[in-house]
Amino acid sequence: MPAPRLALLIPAYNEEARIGPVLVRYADACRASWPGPVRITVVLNGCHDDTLEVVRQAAVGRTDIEWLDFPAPIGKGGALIEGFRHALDQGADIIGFVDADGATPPESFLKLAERCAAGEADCLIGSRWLPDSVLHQRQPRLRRWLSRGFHALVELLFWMGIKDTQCPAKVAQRAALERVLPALHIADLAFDVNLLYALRRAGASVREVPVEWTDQAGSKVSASLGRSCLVMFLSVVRLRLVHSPLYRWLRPLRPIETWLYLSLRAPPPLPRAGGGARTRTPPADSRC
Ligand SMILES: Nc1nc2c(ncn2[C@@H]2O[C@H](COP(=O)(O)OP(=O)(O)OP(=O)(O)O)[C@@H](O)[C@H]2O)c(=O)[nH]1
Ligand SMILES: [Mg+2]
Repeated sequence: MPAPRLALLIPAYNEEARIGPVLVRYADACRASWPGPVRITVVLNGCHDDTLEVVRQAAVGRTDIEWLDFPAPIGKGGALIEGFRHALDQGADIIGFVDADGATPPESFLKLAERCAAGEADCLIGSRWLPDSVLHQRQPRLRRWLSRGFHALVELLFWMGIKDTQCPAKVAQRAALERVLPALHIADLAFDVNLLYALRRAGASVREVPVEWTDQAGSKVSASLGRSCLVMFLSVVRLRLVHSPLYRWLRPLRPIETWLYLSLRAPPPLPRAGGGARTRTPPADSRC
C-alpha cells in the first residue's frame, strides 16, 4: 500500500509575527519523519498585515508549503472548511490542522497523524487536560477558568465526553471528513465543537490524546477575551438549536443572528463557505 498523503492546514489571521518559524519547523519535521507525501497549506483571509508575504518567503524553495487566500471574512472555521475541501480535492488521506502560533510542537502533531494513519480512530485530537499532557507554559489563570467554563457548557449541551475540544491539534481520516463536511458551518473559534459534534453524529470515532503544549505570546483571544467568549457561547448554543426540532421555528430570526455576529465583529455562520481564493499550488507529486 502506498504511504499515506498528509495534509496539514494552518488557518492564519494577522500572524506575521508568529507563523514564519512555525512553518519552517513543521516542514522540516514532516520531511524528517512522515513516510509519504506532505502538503502544508496556510489558509488566510482578510489579513491586514504581512502574513502572506511571510508565508511566501517561507515557501521559497519548498514545494511542500502553499497557501490559499480568501478575501471574504470566513473566520478560522471557514478557512478550515475551505482547507478541508482543498485537501480532499488534492487526494490527501490524512488531514489535520494546528494553530499558526506553534503552541503544539510538530512532533506532537505528527504522533497524532501517525496514530490516525494506523487506523486507531477516525479522528485524533490533542488534549491539554489529560494526565499525561505536557504543558511547558500554561495559559493565564483567567483563560484556564474560562476554558473550563466553556468545557462545562459544551458537555452540558452535547454530552461528548471530550475534555479539551479547543486544543487546535486535530487529525482525521479522509473518509470521516468527507462525511461531515456538509455539516460544518461555524466560522468562529467554536468551529472545533462543530467538527467534533458532526463527527460524533456521523458515527465516527474520536480519540483524545495527550499533547505537548506551550502557551505563546500574542494571543488574539486573550486580547479580546470578553468578545471571544460571547461569540463562542452564541455559536455553541446556536449549534445545539440547529440540531433541535425548535430550529425550523427560529429560522425567521436569521437576520438577527447575522446582525448579532457582525455587532460582535465575528464571522457569521456560513451557508456556503468561501469562494474566490487565490491559490499557489506546487506540483501534485511534490513532497517534503
Ligand atoms: N484564516 C483565518 N484564520 C484565523 C481567523 N481567526 C483566527 N485564525 C487563526 O486560527 C488560529 C487560532 O486562532 P486564535 O485562537 O485566535 O489564536 P491565538 O491568537 O493563538 O489564541 P490562543 O487561543 O490564545 O492560542 C490561529 O492560527 C489564527 O491565526 C480568521 O478569521 N481567519
Ligand atoms: Mg493559539
